[in-house]
Amino acid sequence: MTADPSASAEELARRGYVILRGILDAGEVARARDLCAGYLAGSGSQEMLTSAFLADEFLAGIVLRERVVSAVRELLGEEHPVLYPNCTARKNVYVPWHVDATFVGPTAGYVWEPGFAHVQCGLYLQDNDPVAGGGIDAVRASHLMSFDGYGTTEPEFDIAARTVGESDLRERVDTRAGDVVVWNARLMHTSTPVLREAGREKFGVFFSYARPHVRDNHRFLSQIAVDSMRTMNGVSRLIPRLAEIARMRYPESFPAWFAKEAADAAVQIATL
Ligand SMILES: O=C(O)CCC(=O)C(=O)O
Repeated sequence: MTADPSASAEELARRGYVILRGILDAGEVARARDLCAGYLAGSGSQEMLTSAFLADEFLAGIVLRERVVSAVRELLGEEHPVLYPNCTARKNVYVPWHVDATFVGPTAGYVWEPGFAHVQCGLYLQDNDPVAGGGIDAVRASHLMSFDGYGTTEPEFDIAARTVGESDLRERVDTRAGDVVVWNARLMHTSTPVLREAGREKFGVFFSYARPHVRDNHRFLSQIAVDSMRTMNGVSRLIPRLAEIARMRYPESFPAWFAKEAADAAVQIATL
């Protein structure tokens, strides 16, 4: 059991997300914000390549912190969780209502099988403020709802956004700077809207864990490989972060200290 009952496996199963409080303290939040500001110095939305993220011991170490890994173990019901190489930090990313792309659509029926367990983790480096944003909103228990005919059609979020997204099921995920929100892969969520600019950048650190399952782990990674090339109006564009993840191999693509810490924590790293 985790110390906090609101971060239990039961709560994740019921609500679709839980919050791990205070994974970074105030000083560490300030340090992480400085690092992210340095790495993501351009304007607009930006995200780090996994290789750049892993090269920073402080940022990469967050993913393997004892409190994070033990919570993930409890939440997945799995002693040997699998970490994917999609670790990153992002600046000023705002996305509309969605279920994370690899878990919806005609190839994603397997995410409804009883043994499927995958959690996405977002550590936010500012409070989630109802006026200035800073984190995510979620539709409570939407991991139990299908937006894609249980993996048989393209997902449809517009109707859900207008209905459950405007209902009492919509919740502002009440994260404070340094908290991690852990959500079920099937949860429908959106960036908390900014009603008034706060004069600060929005930063978050993101990573995901799953149960070890050769087929599910491979499907997730191969979907990332497919998504790394987007074709619109006949023009193909490579998404560098996703293309890099598809090329990564364990252990050679990971810093030796990171591979060792993962092994010591009984965390397996999955690559294609
Ligand atoms: O950080 C955010 O505002 C949104 C993150 C998100 O929706 C995602 O990573 O899928």
